[in-house]
Amino acid sequence: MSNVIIVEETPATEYRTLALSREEFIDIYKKMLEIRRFEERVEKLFLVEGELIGPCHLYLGQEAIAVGVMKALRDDDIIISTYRGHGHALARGVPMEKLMGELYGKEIGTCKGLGGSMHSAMCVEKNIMFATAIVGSGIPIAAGIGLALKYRSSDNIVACFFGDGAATTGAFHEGINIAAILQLPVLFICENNQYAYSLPFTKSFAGKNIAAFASGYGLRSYLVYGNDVISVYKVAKEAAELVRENRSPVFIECRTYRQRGHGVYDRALYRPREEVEEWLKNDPIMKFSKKLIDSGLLSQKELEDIDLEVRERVEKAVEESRKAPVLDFEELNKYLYASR
Ligand SMILES: Cc1ncc(C[n+]2csc(CCOP(=O)(O)OP(=O)(O)O)c2C)c(N)n1
Ligand SMILES: [Mg+2]
Repeated sequence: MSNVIIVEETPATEYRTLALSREEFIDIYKKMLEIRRFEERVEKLFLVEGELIGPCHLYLGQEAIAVGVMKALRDDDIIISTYRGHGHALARGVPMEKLMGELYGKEIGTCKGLGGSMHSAMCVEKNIMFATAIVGSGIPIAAGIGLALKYRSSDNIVACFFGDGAATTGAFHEGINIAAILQLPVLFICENNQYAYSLPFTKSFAGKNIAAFASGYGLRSYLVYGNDVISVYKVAKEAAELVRENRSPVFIECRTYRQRGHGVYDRALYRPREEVEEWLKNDPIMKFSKKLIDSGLLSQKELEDIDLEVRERVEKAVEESRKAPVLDFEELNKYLYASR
């Protein structure tokens, strides 16, 4: 536990000392807002308009993690996502209409409409190789990709996202152990959003933090406040550089909060109201926008203009997805591994 490097919130007073341009700050804000507005719209399409159906897990409240980590990576680095992957995809630059199209089951979707929300983050053109509903399954797969990169003497790394619940699976321990033994270039990012379904992290996990587990396997491990995009970015940048240079794994646990239920239909009534209120007061986008204003980097008006622009783009993605065709039935065979 003592080996875990703890990183707290970054104050607004530090913003102008960072090696980030004003444009980069704007881009970070835009990306977080894209995720927020996209998902709020998706939630309405499920629950109010009834236009979307099927399983769907929202990323609301966790935006700072996807955006902070992606900014620290190179575009040709490999990403392993999960069923809660809309945020990873948008932060990586997957076009909104491709992601929305997948939710609508249309051919323009990231998986040609065959995957739905749980697989929608998978986008090979953006090097997002995997997004599955099997909790923890991405961890050994990330180790495998890390091994492939090592064989090819590549200088790319793998960034593997997973939740706090995944840390209680065997795959977590096997995957991290093998990554440590074989010295594989994997950056592990645990998004500890306090819950695995309805089970609070404090009841599923014996230790006080997950980062200490990874540290036990010899990995350099960080515990960062995951509702602060700049802190996540700083940690991820340092960690990604270490993975790239040393060709060895590093672990980051981000503390955050799942603002909604496990899936879109879960009202999450099992959570104490005070807990929810406390985390909502620390909303990552609210926090960041306040700091952007306090540091004089952006005005309230500029933030509002960005919001309008993002909302328009979300609406355009919905319109395009509605109009788009579904995959031709005859095409289905093309996407099977084995056909007669
Ligand atoms: C191996 C496996 N066990 C159980 C499940 C059922 N399940 C789906 S999501 C989930 C909770 C996962 O929580 P966490 O890893 O914290 O991710 P989060 O949903 O909070 O992002 C569980 C238990 C599953 N999909 N796969
Ligand atoms: Mg969780």
